[in-house]
Amino acid sequence: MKKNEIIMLFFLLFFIAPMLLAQKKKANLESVPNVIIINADDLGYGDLSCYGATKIETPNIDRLAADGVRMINAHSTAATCTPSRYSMITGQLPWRRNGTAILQGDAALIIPTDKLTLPLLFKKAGYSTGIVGKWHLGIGDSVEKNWNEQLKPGPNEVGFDYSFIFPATADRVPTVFVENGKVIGSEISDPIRVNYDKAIGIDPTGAEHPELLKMKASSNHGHDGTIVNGIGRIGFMSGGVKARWTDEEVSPTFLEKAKMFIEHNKKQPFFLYYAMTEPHVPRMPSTIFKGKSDLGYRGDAILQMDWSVGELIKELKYLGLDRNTIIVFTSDNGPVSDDGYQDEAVEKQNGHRPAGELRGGKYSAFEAGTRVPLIVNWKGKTEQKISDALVSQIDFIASFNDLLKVNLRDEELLDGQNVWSAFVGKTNKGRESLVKQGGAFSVIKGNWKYIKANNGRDFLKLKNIETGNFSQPQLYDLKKDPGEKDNLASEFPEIVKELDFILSEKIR
Ligand code: NG6
Ligand code: CA
Repeated sequence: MKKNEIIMLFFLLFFIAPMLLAQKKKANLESVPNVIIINADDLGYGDLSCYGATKIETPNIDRLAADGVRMINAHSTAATCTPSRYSMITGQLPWRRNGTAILQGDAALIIPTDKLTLPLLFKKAGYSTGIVGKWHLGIGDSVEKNWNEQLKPGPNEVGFDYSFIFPATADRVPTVFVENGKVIGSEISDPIRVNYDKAIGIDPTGAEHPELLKMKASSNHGHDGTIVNGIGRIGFMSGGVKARWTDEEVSPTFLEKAKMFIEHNKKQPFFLYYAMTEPHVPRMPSTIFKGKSDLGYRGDAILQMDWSVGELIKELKYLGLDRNTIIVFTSDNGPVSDDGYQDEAVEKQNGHRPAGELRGGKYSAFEAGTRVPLIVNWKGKTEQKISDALVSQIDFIASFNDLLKVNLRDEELLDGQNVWSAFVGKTNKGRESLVKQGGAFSVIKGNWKYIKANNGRDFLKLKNIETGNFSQPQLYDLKKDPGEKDNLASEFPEIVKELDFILSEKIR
């Protein structure tokens, strides 16, 4: 080779090629869609008008559904928040790890910081990642922590570039927002302390001063800790008076932060996990939504949630991003009317059926515990259809990777399966089978649903929910009997055996 040619080759290799590659990467990134996963909290299978509700209208979410894939056989892995969210973010069944039951507000982080997570998958694909809303997966290394200092590890250490969260649930202290590990409005002169064992500080508690409550607890336990904004919470907190949120402002604050995240990232692909707090207790919608439904604050909170989804979509349109953004709307677990506050959700039910035709509710192994609304909307790309493909939120990592094409090792996919074609409506075939837990373990395969024998309580009296626990195996034909009334276990012992085997493989 001549000297000139060598120089030319050198130039090509070290200057032109990387430039071309970078340009290609940029072009690729510009054409890949943004992804927003909206996760409602305790929203039931029958709570949206597109899923059959007649006493409440949810037009914005209905439009998403009409224009996309409305899944009617989609599931979370557990009937409460923490385990459900744990699976969605890690792709792993929650019972494979200890300590994944409902966490208190001071719990340590339970998501491993050295494993693949849903946000990390997007990060690996070049996305900017953010979470806005309810976290409920722990924060920091231990229960004891200094709430006035940087809190970590948390969402930012498991793959989110940006986080604006509250730590646990709206009914658990500390009632503060945490942005990238810092409590908003915290002051060294008024340190925040949290305790779940004994009362601390000078704030009145619901137990001692029920007369100070603007919304009373519906039972004598659970919500009688520190009173913040006239609402008794689970646990005790002191200090951080300026950092405490106002309940009516929580949802609009999340909406604003979600919009800001989108605006900041409009020029690059982003993944936003928008974890809404509605209609979880304490239901205290913004003042403009109070009384808007005829169903009490629970219904009002659902209207507020739907409105917020509409506002988010407006923002996408305004920024010209609506065509290139996949929106997934779902809920973490089933519905409950009385979850510990007297908010008239029971008295003003007015014929509304939060679980639709399903049996049970939040906390339950019956379908209403874990069968959730799930809508996938990608303008012009998803089919417009109703799909009965069997899918789980645990499949998000494996399925989104069909789109993102990150090189993953098989073992990183853990319990998830790639059901992307079902999510975008190209096929009605999802998983062969699926396991989940709501007290008792259960399995779905085809039309069959099996609930493993369990000696726990069969009825939660205060919450008025059937748990699905029964000392004998239960087997239902969900196609013929979606309300799980007719136990066919003794008629089909071989099916019980087959489904029990599938389960045993997953709970080892
Ligand atoms: C329960 C609370 C309930 C709710 C739930 C967690 C009482 C009586 N009940 O202990 O109000 O906070 O925990 O819900 O205190 S979840 O959706 O976050 O899993
Ligand atoms: Ca929940």
